[in-house]
Amino acid sequence: MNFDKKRRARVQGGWAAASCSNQNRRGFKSGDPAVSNTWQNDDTNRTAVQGPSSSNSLSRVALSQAKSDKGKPPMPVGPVWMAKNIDTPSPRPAYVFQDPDEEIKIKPDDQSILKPGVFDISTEPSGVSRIRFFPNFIEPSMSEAIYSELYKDIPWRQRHDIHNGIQAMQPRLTAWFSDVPYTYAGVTEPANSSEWPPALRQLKNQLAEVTGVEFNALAANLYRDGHDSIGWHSDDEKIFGSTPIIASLSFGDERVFELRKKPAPNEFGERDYTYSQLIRIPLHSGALLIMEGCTQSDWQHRVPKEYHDRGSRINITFRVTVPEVSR
Ligand SMILES: O=C(O)CCC(=O)C(=O)O
Repeated sequence: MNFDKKRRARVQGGWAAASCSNQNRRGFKSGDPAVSNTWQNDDTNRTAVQGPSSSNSLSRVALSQAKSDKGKPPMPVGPVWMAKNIDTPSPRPAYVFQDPDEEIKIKPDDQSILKPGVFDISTEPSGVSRIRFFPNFIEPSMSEAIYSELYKDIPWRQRHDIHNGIQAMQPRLTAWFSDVPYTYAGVTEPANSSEWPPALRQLKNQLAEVTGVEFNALAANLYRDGHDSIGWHSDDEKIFGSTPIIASLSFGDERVFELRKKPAPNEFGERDYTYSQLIRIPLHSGALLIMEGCTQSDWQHRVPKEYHDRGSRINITFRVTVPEVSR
């Protein structure tokens, strides 16, 4: 191989960089042309040395430096910028707008219904979900008397139900009045053809007068204190038809009734309620709440546990069973 050619290549190209980094490891070697294209360290100032033509003068400087530093370890040459033109801007990254793969989800603010009225809480292709709220449907002295009668006359029982495959005692007492049995969450409330207690018959007639609906079934709940509750559910069993109408009457201590909108299910049929609309309705003694339209198919409801003192409360949900489906 021609030695001169090889030497030039070492000065101008990648070999120079490779050997320079070697020098940094093993120390400066005087007269080595591989030190060109470096920052040289002289007495006056730092100067960029360009190309092989200056290799001799560099060697001299480096040599004199090496002499004057006698006894000291040799000064390494660096930092190294070889084979890199710092005046040439590197290509800019391209910022290209791309639609995000996932939609941005925002949870709507929680809402409260505090005043009497009719509230269309959602309108979907399936239809309207409607709440009618009458906080003072029954006056306080009357509702207190009704509470005492219902507490005494209803055959309250604590039943087991099943949630997520786990059977547990229900955190409340219940009763069911209807000619047909009612099965939900793994529990069956048997048909109860006995005469309804007078207070329940009277309330049923009162509701028929104001709503025009002949309710023929009712579920009763007794929440003994604030630790009793009913979890998220919909009363969407077939026996109530496709758009159930449910009239809920409350007696005793106030509890908060909550509704949350059902999101569309994913491909496995699961629903993520993280971003669901939530509506709270405080129900005090004597309040009437009516759920109708698509409220059972498009929403869930519950009465959550509370962590401060609550007295007992009775809730009666009057319903209409659809005979053909239920038998
Ligand atoms: O206690 C309430 O207000 C609600 C009762 C209820 O959701 C039910 O019986 O299905």
